[in-house]
Amino acid sequence: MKLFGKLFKMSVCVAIGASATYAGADDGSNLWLKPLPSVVKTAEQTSTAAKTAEIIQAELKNFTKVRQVQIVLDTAEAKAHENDSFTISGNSQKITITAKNEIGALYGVYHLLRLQDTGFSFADTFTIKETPACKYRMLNHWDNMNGTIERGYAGNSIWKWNELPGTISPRYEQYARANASIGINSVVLNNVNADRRMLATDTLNKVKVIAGVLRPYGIRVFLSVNFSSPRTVGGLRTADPLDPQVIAWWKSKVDEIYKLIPDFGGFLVKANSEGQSGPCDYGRTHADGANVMADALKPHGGVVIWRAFVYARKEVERIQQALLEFKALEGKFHDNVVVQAKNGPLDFQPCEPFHPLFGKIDNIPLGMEFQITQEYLGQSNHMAYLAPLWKEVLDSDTYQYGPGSTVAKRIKQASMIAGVANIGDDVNWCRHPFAQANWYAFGRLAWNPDLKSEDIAKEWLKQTFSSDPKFVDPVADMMMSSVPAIRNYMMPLGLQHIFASTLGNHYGPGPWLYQSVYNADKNGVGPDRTTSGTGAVKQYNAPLDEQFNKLDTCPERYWLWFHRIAWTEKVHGVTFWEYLCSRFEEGARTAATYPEIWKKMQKYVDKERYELVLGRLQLQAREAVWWKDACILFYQSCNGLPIPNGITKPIYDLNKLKRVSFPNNVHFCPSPDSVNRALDNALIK
Ligand code: BDP
Repeated sequence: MKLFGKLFKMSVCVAIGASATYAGADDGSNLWLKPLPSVVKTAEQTSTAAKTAEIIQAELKNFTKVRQVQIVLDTAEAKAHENDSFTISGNSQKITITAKNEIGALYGVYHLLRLQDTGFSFADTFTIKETPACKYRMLNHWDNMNGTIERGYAGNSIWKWNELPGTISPRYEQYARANASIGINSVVLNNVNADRRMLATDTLNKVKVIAGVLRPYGIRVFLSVNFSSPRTVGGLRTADPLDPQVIAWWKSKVDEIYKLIPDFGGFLVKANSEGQSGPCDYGRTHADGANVMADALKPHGGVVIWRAFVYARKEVERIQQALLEFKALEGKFHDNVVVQAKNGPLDFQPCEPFHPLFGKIDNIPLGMEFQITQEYLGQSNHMAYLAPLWKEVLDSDTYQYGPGSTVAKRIKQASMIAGVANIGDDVNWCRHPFAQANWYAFGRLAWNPDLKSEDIAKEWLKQTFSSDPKFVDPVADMMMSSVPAIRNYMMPLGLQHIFASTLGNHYGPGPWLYQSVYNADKNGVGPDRTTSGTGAVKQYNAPLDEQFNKLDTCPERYWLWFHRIAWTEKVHGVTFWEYLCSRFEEGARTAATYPEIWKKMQKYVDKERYELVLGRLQLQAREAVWWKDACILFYQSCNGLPIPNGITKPIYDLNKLKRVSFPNNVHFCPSPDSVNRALDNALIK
């Protein structure tokens, strides 16, 4: 084996130096990484590969376990690697990272650092081979050009359009580094509710600068585009995708983009959805709309990611519409189109069954859209570790081709998995220190959906805070319990969309606002989606359809997703009303333990993050009681039943809770102070 290949200079003898430790305060800006030892900047003209090589060298200074690390790129073995994959082999004397190209080697270096920082023993000879499951491991930013972020809860956008192209924020590179360290290689810069100015030439010149910073980290830039751009940007009289002028316009716009950004990834499109224009405005199909862009992108190697989040029809219930729409279009999309579906058929609720598209469509590549930003999970005030929620979906068996047809397998075929980013310009990027874990976990699962949530949590904790098992074990347990707890205190047993959403911000309970949809009354609660109701169960393959259709075989977490349940129905030996109340209680009790668990962790955590987390966990515990009281009191006002034994007496007044409100704003998470004040005012006096 030829040891020193193309990058032989990168066979670095690593100086044994001091590794970074927490010195009192930590603002969280380094995320799970150690600060990057300074890089000697090469001249502007240097190739991307040379810049990546420089980054590799700098990063390796943080590796102190083994004196010699070498990178091998041009042997037959290296060439046999797929893009992005790598092998790390070695022992306590020498480590070799083999990859096809510099980006694969960079991923190998980050993996090596992760091994070091999570306590891997380098004593024995070892070989590790890693290959990503998906080609596109993507973050979707819902960032607007005016700096706001739709559903962003950590400040404003990191993209500073007003400063670009002249001023390049150092955070662009830090962001690229964080993504590369977890294998994220694709980034959509702007909101799916896309600003038409995004495709204007002066904006594209700014995008070019961002793409240049991200490129050495293996990241390709994509843009969300507005379907009516041929009209609004191009000045045409129509955006009809079959119009020859429109076809020509997309082609010339795409050619312009690739002149500026030769590795441009492609377009993400939200069309005919929530007021956005689309091909249906012209009597055309989603396939017609996607194909006109796909054809323009194809010669350059770009792709179209077309969202399946459509629900404009009035005659069918919302959650069934996407399948009806897209089933009719099988085989009609060109081969560089991926249809991207949210994990569930409604909208990123705390608990949804997997989207039926994943089990019913044969002939359209389907990508996954998860939501990393916690729109419906306490925003940046609650700790919600999302990996278990995502895993539940990825591991779901759709039975499409018999048992074992998991959603993860489906995603691997389309080779695309996206997450709506939770990143803003806050110093610590995500506001809640534990929200960083979701960015981290998303990247790790996009690379390998078979990883275990708990292992990812521990990896993240060790790199971010401390490797001491007395810290890692209880805090990982707390993280693992967080989504089940939130489901319980907010929307147990498959309840959905009972947020104060008419206020726009999706924050806090508002079950009284949804009476037309879920219609809690004196008899029961929940929508009937069985074969005697809307029939949504039929969108799942056997045996799931039958299972979901009957309450006694339906998984408990989907009871109120599929069933209307009488308050008096007997479940687990009690009435449904008693059981539902016990779920809210359980959630609130679990949340109440979080501040206490965290207080025991003080000695492992720097003061700054310790206090920030403690304050947030105290608020979460308080809000869990808010949710529990609001929901129990409201449903009690429907059914007139007594609050069951064993349920903590409500401390809030229902009428006062109905008046709690925060600004109607999609760019905003209420501050802990404002929530505390609102709740103080709602106490039973
Ligand atoms: C909903 C959000 C809305 C998004 C929409 C989407 O409330 O802000 O624009 O999804 O995904 O969850 O397009």
